[in-house]
Amino acid sequence: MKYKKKTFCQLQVKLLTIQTLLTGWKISTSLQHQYHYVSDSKNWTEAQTFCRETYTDLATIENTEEMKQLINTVSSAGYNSDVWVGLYSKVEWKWSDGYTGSGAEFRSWETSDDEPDFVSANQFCVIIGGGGGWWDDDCSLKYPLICYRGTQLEPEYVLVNEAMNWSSAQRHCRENFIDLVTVRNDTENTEIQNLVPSGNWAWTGLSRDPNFYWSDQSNFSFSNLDNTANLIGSMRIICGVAALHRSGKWRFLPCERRLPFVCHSIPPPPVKRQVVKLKDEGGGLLCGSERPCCESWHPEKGKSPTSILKHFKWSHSCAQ
Ligand SMILES: [Ca+2]
Repeated sequence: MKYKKKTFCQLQVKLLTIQTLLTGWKISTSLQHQYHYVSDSKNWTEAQTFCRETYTDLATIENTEEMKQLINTVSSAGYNSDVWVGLYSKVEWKWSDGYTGSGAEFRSWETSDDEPDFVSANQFCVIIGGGGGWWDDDCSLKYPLICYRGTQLEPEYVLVNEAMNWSSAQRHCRENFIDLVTVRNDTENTEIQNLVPSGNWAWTGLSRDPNFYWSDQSNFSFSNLDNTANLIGSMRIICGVAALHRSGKWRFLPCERRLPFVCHSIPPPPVKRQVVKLKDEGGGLLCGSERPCCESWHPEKGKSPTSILKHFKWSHSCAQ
């Protein structure tokens, strides 16, 4: 039988046993964010600028492990109080009927109670009491409601003396009247407060965006919010701290407050070194770590190890 010798790179490979050895390719279970404590006191916006210039951004915290890591980072620097993190909340009150005309900014907060006080960072809807004061409160609580019929500019107020949560109250008003009530001045406020059942409160149409935001635009999913009050006053935005003296729990302070802060950086991905060995059916090593594969045999960039193998050329030649 005539035997035709083939050089390595002229070899017409019909069947290859492929052995792929991946070195240093492991699924990272390490933390996504690396934290950096900065002891200089800055307001939240200045801290954000510093973090963006020096690292990646003000700290985002996405799970319990990261929370522990942040606490360790700050504690080991010997600090044990409030630090700015990247968290914030928008205080944009809106009327249920969308009213934005004259008097839309009228408020009658119960200041003797420090309202709006955003207790437990979970009060996004507004009730009115019999004394005419307003409270921000948990939208899932059940109160009577005040709707209006007629028109937005010439409303007639209607008490619905049946306790329900804010969303149900809104639906009820929209289905049976026009909407939940909008309050634009003291005269209207007095008229409405007189409808509130004695010793109780009633839902108004005022509520706000219940979402929380991170400086780096990450989705807010993990929560570590404290159950304390967060005094909002007339602020349009409130900024988040981790309170080291309260197990790192989060609460909100005026963004102008000067505090130390925590930035994060994103560690570079683990080095993905790979050694590919190709063997022919007889087990002879065609190429590998000792003898580099021809260039056209190299995996395509960005492909996973599995898909890399599909992109080898089985039959080819290249210059030795
Ligand atoms: Ca409140």
